[in-house]
Amino acid sequence: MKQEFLVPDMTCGHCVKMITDTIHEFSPNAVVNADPKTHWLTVEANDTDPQTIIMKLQVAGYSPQQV
Ligand SMILES: [Cu+2]
Repeated sequence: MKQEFLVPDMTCGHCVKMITDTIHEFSPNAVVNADPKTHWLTVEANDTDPQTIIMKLQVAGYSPQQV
C-alpha cells in the first residue's frame, strides 16, 4: 500500500534520514521516498498504516499531514 504525506518541517537531508530511520524501526521493509524540497513523503509498506506513521513521526518531532 502506498501512503502519501506532506511534512512541512522536513527541510533537509538530516530530516530525511531521521524520518526514514524512524519508519524503518517499525516497518523494516518499507520503501520510503522523501523530498525535503517539496516536503513530500511516500511510504510503500503493507505492515503499517497512515495513523501509525503519523504518530511515530510526531514522536520524532515532525508534523506529517496525510494527503
Ligand atoms: Cu532537516
